[in-house]
Amino acid sequence: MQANLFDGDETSTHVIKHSIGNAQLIEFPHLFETAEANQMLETLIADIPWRQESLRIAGKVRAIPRLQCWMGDTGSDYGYSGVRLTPYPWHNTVKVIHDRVADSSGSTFNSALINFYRNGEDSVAWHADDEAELGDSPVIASVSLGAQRVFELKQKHQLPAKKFKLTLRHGSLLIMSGTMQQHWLHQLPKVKGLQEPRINLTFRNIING
Ligand SMILES: O=C(O)CCC(=O)C(=O)O
Ligand SMILES: [Mn+2]
Repeated sequence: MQANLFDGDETSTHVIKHSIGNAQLIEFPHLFETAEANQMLETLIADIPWRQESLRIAGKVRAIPRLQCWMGDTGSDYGYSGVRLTPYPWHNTVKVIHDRVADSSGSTFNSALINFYRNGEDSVAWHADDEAELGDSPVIASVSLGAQRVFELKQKHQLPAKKFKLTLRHGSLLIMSGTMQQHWLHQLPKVKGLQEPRINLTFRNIING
């Protein structure tokens, strides 16, 4: 009996629901088993047409600290900070990941923003995925491959702001939904000395793309 319970925890259907205030976070820690996730990581690092994007901050052009690729159905164009991105067509492995995510989440997605964190120097700063194209209460499904990194959340409007953190493991899926993007910010901080790469795929649905 004990052995069965333990085995159950290691399957792709094991779900953890984190209730944080008025927002919902659902984690599938083992969406992909290790061997499959290893293969996906290796394939995506080699095959994806990674781009170095820049942002203009206070008049200065700065390279963002990660590589990216925007992928999806034709027409699911995406805009931020005055940049208009046209998606690359789906890569086979990304499509396989999408289909598994769709099965687990019950939602389909017409695009994915794929981030490549080459080592612990790469990061993403506090933000919410609250662009108009995503709608009011978007479902964002975030798959992690490679190095475990800490994902932090903090409330936008509350003082003092509540904080929450969780470790995103190799082969996991995290679903952010409900009013998460309206009320919370998230970030992936740098990690000193970390050499191992990580890829994160955030599946999104662009409305009126
Ligand atoms: O890498 C992550 O886990 C988060 C990425 C993210 O928040 C984004 O691309 O909007
Ligand atoms: Mn985000």
